[in-house]
Amino acid sequence: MATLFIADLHLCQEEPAITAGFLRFLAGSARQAEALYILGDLFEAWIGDDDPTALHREIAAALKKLTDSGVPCYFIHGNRDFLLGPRFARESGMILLPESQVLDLYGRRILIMHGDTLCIDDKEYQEFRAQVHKPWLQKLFLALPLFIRQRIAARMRAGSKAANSSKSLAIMDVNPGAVVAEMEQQRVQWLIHGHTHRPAIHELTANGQAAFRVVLGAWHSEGSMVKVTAEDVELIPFPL
Ligand code: LP5
Ligand code: MN
Repeated sequence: MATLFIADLHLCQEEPAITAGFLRFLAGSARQAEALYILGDLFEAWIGDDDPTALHREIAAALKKLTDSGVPCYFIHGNRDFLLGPRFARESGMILLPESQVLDLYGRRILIMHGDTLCIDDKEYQEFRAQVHKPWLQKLFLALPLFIRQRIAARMRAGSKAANSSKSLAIMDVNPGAVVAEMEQQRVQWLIHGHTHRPAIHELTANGQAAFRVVLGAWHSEGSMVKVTAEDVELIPFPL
């Protein structure tokens, strides 16, 4: 049996090939799995569960088919879809998890998260994150008419693109000290995350022993998943 992890699909109407690839994945590999974990940024931008975009309904229906078939699906929010809420979770059958979680899989303790919280050198982003994670601000935002929310999200995306163009790659990557601190606090030798779009398995030392940080790739020209079995942890790219 295998447990699958994916992240950073950034689904949107402008990228139908990625959506098609995800629908194939849900009806194929995911059906054979024991469970599916989506570690954030499933959507390019999420401005509320009441957004009537056809793509969202299509994805909810496909996820529901998977969960109804007996494969549980868990979701951790990303920095693009942190507003995904209980209504979409109900429609899709997904179970919403807190921002980090330790799993015990086939005897291996594995910490999972989106990965943005590890990018602590990106002070501007962490400040932005702290603001948009304030419950009162989210409540206020979600009460705005949809077209205003769309405009604000577009402004934020443009602001983010502009800010990123002048940030170094190192600043936008995880901070090694933050990784070790998290892994030692949770007493794990395995961490799986996304966000940085730099797929790799990094070996490091945590808790005085060998430890592994597995980074999921974004779905652009190909898909990316991590497959955990009793024997192995594999990072697998696959055609869409
Ligand atoms: O997302 P990406 O890959 O471009 O960059 C991220 C960080 N950026 C973000 C911002 C998101 O892209 C915005 C998504 C909005 C969708 C949901 C809207 C819900 C609104 C809810 C309000 C309560 O996450 C980026 C990191 C990068 O990852 C790497 O880690 O660097 O961080 C930033 O770009 C932050 C900037 O440094 C500072 C913020 C600029 C935003 C300007 C806001 C203007 C809004 C005006 C609205 C009235
Ligand atoms: Mn992200």
